[in-house]
Amino acid sequence: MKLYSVLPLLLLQLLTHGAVESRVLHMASDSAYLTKEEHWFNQTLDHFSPLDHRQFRQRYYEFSDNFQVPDGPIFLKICGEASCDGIQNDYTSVLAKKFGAALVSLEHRYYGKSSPFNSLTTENLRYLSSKQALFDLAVFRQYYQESLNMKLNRSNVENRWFVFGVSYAGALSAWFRLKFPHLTCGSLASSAVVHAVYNFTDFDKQIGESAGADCKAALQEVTKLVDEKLASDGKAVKALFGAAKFKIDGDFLFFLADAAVMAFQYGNPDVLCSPLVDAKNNGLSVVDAYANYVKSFFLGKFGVDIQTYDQQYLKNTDLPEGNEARLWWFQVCTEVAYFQVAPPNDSMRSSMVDLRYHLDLCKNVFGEGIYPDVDMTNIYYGGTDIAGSKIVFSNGSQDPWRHASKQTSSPNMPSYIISCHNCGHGTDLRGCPQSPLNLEGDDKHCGSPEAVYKVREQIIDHIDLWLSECQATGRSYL
Ligand SMILES: *[C@@H]1O[C@H](CO)[C@@H](O)[C@H](O)[C@H]1NC(C)=O
Ligand SMILES: *[C@@H]1O[C@H](CO)[C@@H](O)[C@H](O)[C@H]1NC(C)=O
Ligand SMILES: *[C@@H]1O[C@H](CO)[C@@H](O)[C@H](O)[C@H]1NC(C)=O
Ligand SMILES: *[C@@H]1O[C@H](CO)[C@@H](O)[C@H](O)[C@H]1NC(C)=O
Ligand SMILES: CC(=O)N[C@H]1CO[C@H](CO)[C@@H](O)[C@@H]1O
Repeated sequence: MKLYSVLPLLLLQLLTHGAVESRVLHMASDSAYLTKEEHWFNQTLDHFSPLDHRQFRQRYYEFSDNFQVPDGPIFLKICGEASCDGIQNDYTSVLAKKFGAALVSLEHRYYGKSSPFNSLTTENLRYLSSKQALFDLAVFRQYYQESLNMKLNRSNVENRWFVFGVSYAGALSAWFRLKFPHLTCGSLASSAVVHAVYNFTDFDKQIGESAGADCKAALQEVTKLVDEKLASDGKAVKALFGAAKFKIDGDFLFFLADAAVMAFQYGNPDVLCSPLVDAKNNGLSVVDAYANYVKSFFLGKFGVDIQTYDQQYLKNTDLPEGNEARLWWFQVCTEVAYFQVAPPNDSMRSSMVDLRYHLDLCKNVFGEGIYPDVDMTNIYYGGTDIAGSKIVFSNGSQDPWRHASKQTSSPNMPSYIISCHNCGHGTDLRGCPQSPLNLEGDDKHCGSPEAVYKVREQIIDHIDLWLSECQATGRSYL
């Protein structure tokens, strides 16, 4: 074990495979960042052991151009299941300007350069969990506050903190406020997957709904034809999609299903559906049309690395780059599942993508006994019955992940839906519903930006209120 290792730079490695969010983060160009200047601090490896005092180096970023010295708020933008390469110029930067806030981001343990180990064996992954990650955030928050106080030559002063996150990091944002309410005035939990789901059939169902009748029928035809061809001439049909290397049929079928998902999750339904429906209406091959979408958009423009769907690749414990798929699968296979399985009826994906496929993957990739204890996770956090306060939840209407999020408002925890043809995952924090890669400031070609603006107004009101209440009670000033 090597605790202070610095891994090579992880550039443009795309997390694939049912992963909630990170590939989009990777697509951002350098100019999409407010800062990429790295800082480091020593983090505790195991927050739950009284005996183990090992530490590892954890990477973070700060951006204080908008900070109202000395009492402005501090916005903690939580990084999730990907390398965290800087602070992105997304909607949180607009909020930081508005509130005179400093922005800070901590890389999630194990991802990017914040890995405690060089080798990602199952044994070494034992400290990779959301519970450890939340504790990391709490320790970091204290560390940063103390450093700031030192810089400002003062002690025992607390700025007002607010946490933000999208997707899995959105869940961490909600859970941080739940578990450490004294450390943040509130939380924005965008497309936050707070509910661990074992048998996640609603995910596939949402794809059908987001697609609409014609596209849904075309996609189901693709699935049926591919299933048939797989039985007769597997090699040929895999080759058609550039997936000749795949040994496990389930991996190939999951890859095909996920390719369609991304169109809806990230607001580009027409890129997928228009050519597919055209092909069907004109008597052309829908399978060819789909293969073209997969190769040109999903693998091409979107930039997904096909091998990360291959269990052979996921088993590799010595991955200096592209290890995010293995890391995220470990979290899936131990804590949260979100198994995107075919529903028994009217499925979009092949019925071979079932619970068995996922459980076999967990076992094959990580070993005997690796199994997602979703009940434990939901007991620990409450799932959609989360007993938090001052958390804003937001969901995109077309996003399959919203069925693992909190979709109803409750006292002190408002929930908003952003509804439009293109509204997908984390839409509220990015510039443009159908171009999640366009960050802030370019909404010229956006469809339905009003749907986003409306929810942002609400978000601002909540942040404003909760920051002022934090100040008024004096709770956060020691
Ligand atoms: C972190 O730990 C290393 C190794 O013990 C030490 O050399 C370094 O000074 C520490 N860094 C900070 C910021 O405390
Ligand atoms: C820091 O504060 C102390 C106590 O108020 C003061 O004596 C000292 O001069 C200050 N130092 C600096 C560098 O401002
Ligand atoms: C998974 O959910 C579907 C419907 O939502 C249900 O029909 C099926 O029995 C469930 N499977 C298991 C193993 O619970
Ligand atoms: C299966 O799906 C079809 C089409 O949506 C629907 O008409 C039928 O009622 C469903 N059957 C069951 C058992 O849910
Ligand atoms: C489809 C769905 O469940 N949408 C929900 C999203 O959140 C809003 C606000 O709580 C609900 O009103 C919607 O029903």
